[in-house]
Amino acid sequence: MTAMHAMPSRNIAAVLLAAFGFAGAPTHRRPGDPAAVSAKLSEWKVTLSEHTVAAGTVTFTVANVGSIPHAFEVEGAGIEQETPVIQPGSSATLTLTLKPGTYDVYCPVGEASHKKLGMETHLKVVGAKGAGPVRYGDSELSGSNMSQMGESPAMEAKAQAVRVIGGGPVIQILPGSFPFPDSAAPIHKEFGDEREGLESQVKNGPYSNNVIATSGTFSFTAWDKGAVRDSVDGVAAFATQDGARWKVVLDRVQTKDVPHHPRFGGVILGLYYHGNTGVHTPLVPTINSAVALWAVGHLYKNDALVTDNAMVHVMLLSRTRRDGDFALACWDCSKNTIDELQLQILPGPGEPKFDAPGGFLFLNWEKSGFAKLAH
Ligand SMILES: [Cu+2]
Repeated sequence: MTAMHAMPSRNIAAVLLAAFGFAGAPTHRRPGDPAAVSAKLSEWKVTLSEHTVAAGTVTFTVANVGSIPHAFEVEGAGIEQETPVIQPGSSATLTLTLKPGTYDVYCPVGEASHKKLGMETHLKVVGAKGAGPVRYGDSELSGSNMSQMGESPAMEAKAQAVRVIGGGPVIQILPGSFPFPDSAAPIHKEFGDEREGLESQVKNGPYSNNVIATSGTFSFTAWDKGAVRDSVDGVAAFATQDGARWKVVLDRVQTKDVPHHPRFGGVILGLYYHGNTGVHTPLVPTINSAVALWAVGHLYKNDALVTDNAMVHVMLLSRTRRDGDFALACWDCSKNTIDELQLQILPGPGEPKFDAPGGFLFLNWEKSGFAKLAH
């Protein structure tokens, strides 16, 4: 931060602190009384009853009102404390002594995957009433400035892009049984209404060892710019088992819910999910992805338009299939090299199934590469 920027920030912070002083402390309590904050955890958000509290003892009562296990962590001003994992329908409390500053409050479950899906908020702790002037260090000042100025500047700063190029053997995945049904079974109950669909896909679905070698090209660029401004640009062209030539042109990022991927939105860079995480379908092994997205695309077969509303799922993930027969080789594949590029194409809502085995198109580029781009 330059001195030119520092002065206005400091003034804004001072004005805001003064405003709190005139209006009374955000929580009405005597010095030494503990503050109480209630928190609710669900897929995929963390909500707090208060976003600003006075410094001192703060007791968080945390309820998991979602359908999968979560936890609650408070991090900032030199502390990092969390509850144990809280089962759906249960609660936990966490009592902390907090100094003035801005704290990151999030769900630590799933190696940051829950946090990346949206389970993150902030808590501002201000000097207790009557405790005298609060001295902010530079880092705390910039933190409070960002949260007070709204999320946009922070989102801009985090905008990232990734370029992915498919390479290596190209395989078409045909319908078949999922090779780890016993591992996936306990996860299905977390999917409520979607459970039945998942169970039928275990017997005969797109996550199978039934693959054939084919050929094709696929490259794309995806931009992660925050909830509704993500974008994607790319083309895949490939042949299927019957010799047909297909092409899909990615048009825009899909941000609505899609089956077995509740509350999925936009481009997500770096996510640990699927399999045993309870995040998205458990009929993909547990993986780490460099980039994942759902998009709407234009699909052509033998140069004729099939649909302008194809639902396209793209994921560059840690390797799930072995060399040779390309069978799924691991239930937990999250530590493998990230070089497997998946392309799944489904008909748009209300559209007929494709003229392909199982009515879907599912291709992998087995040795793919990616690069983060400067924006
Ligand atoms: Cu969580």
